Amino acid sequence: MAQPETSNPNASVFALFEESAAAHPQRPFLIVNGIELLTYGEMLQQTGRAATWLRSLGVEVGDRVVVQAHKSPASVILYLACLRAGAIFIPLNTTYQESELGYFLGDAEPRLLVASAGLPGETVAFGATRVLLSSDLRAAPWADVAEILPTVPAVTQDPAAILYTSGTTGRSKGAVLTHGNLSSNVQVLAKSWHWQDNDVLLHALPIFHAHGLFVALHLALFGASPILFHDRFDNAAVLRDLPRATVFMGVPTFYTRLLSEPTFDKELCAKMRLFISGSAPLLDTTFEEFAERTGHTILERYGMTEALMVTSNPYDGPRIAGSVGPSLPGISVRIIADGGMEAATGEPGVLEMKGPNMFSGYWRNPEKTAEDHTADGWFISGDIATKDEAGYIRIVGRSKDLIISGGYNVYPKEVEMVIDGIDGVEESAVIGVPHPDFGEGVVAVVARAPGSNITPADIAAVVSTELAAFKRPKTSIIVDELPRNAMGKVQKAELRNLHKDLFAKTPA
Ligand code: MLC
Ligand code: AMP
Repeated sequence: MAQPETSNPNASVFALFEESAAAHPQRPFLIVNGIELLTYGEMLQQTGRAATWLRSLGVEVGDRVVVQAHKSPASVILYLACLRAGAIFIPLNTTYQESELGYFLGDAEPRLLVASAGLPGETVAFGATRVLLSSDLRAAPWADVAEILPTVPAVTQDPAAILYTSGTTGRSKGAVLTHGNLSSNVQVLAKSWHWQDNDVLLHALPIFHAHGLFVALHLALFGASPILFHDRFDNAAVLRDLPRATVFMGVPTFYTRLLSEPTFDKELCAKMRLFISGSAPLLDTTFEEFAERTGHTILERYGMTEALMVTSNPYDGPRIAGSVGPSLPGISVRIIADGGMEAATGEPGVLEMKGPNMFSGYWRNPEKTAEDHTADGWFISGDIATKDEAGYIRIVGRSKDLIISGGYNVYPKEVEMVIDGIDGVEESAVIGVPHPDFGEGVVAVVARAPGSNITPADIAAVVSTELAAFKRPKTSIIVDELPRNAMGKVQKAELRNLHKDLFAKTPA
């Protein structure tokens, strides 16, 4: 395909997209329910008008724009307009509750908050400008703006977005991603995955996380490829559009859900070139069943919010079940074993990484940034990995206390802090156990306070207002006390083992 010039001295990631779009202005950009809503040429116009509108609200280069909005053509244009105008885009999960949003707004100090009506962003206390965004592009607040703002040039280190990611202490940190991070990663992925001039992407991921925003959306923009745009993952809708697509990206839950459909077969995938999985471990059984049913081997890759995409199974070489492949070109990984030395082949250790993909640090948090890097500048991922002779990485565990449910990260500490604040609770331990649909399901083991009659329903009532739906325990188990070791530390491994079959019979 006609790849855009990569020697462009303007490192703005939007400038890359602009170049591709300008070469193919008539190509469809977003296709919704079979209707071509916008061409690439119209995308350029809309983003230019939306960027002018941002300026009219006082959003200048380097200002933060926080967005809690439904996935829609309008929210895609808003994102691209922020890149174009040099503003820093901060997307938030649409299921975050008001109590969770308050923290992000205080930390990010945005100039502008954009929310969809009906989401907590509409009502959360906020002192600066707030705008409601309709999902209908024709009703966009920039619809009547005539002036097209030229793309603001950016250098590699300029921040483009901040993505909040929770931590083991229960406090979220904003990972600052630069224009250089985003443009280097999309270019390396387009090359590694052999992006084609005639590719059509089926996009069903949320766009408030790295996977849907920086991997899926960016690759299509870089290639000026049509996007079959779904506002959420829905089996029936995906099956309808698959025969028109060539590339699909998803978390493992997408693949297990597709496999649960008896009509999902080779014929539906006849045009498909590539299925990609990431954000959580893909089970060998899913990989194998998928290959049997469709004739396609899912290409699994590994990444993180702070690092974007780091490793990938090869496009041409063997794609190995249970492995996330070697590091991508230009990105270095190493595995540090217990003693602090690099691990031998096959020996597990903490995965560390370095490269142009790496975020510039946590927003206004140099201490945490320093804590998560080694003295010689490697980022400490907290994932436990092994490497084989061919350089293929396997993620075999985590040193961080983290649950990944349906591709969303849940930090037990954050959930425990909410539960521990409930009257009648002595303490709690939140764990992840195997779940047939979400990979891991969140479970709270709650020790009642002496004399308390607290029930799982009491816990559910509180978490339903304090925590986003995906973080809420699917089950709470009330006990008299939590198991502890001789040092007094709660034995989460024992709890995970005790409750490992809790969801075994839950239908997918
Ligand atoms: C929804 N629910 C979840 C959940 N998603 N619970 C646990 N884990 C999840 N992931 C809740 C719903 O609120 C609902 O609760 C109940 O579970 C059933 O909902 P559903 O209708 O079945 O869920 P659905 O809307 O279909 O969403 C499931 C999903 C979605 C898998 C489609 O979670 C999703 O799109 N996940 C993708 C996450 C993602 O993009 N991650 C990338 C992170 S970036 P109730 O109480 O109402 O019954 C990253 C870097 C990298 O990690 O490497 O990519
Ligand atoms: P996030 O902070 O949401 O970006 O999540 C990043 C984490 O997701 C990583 O640190 C891993 O633990 C996990 N992850 C991403 N991709 C994979 C994968 N292919 N296999 C296993 N874990 C993964």
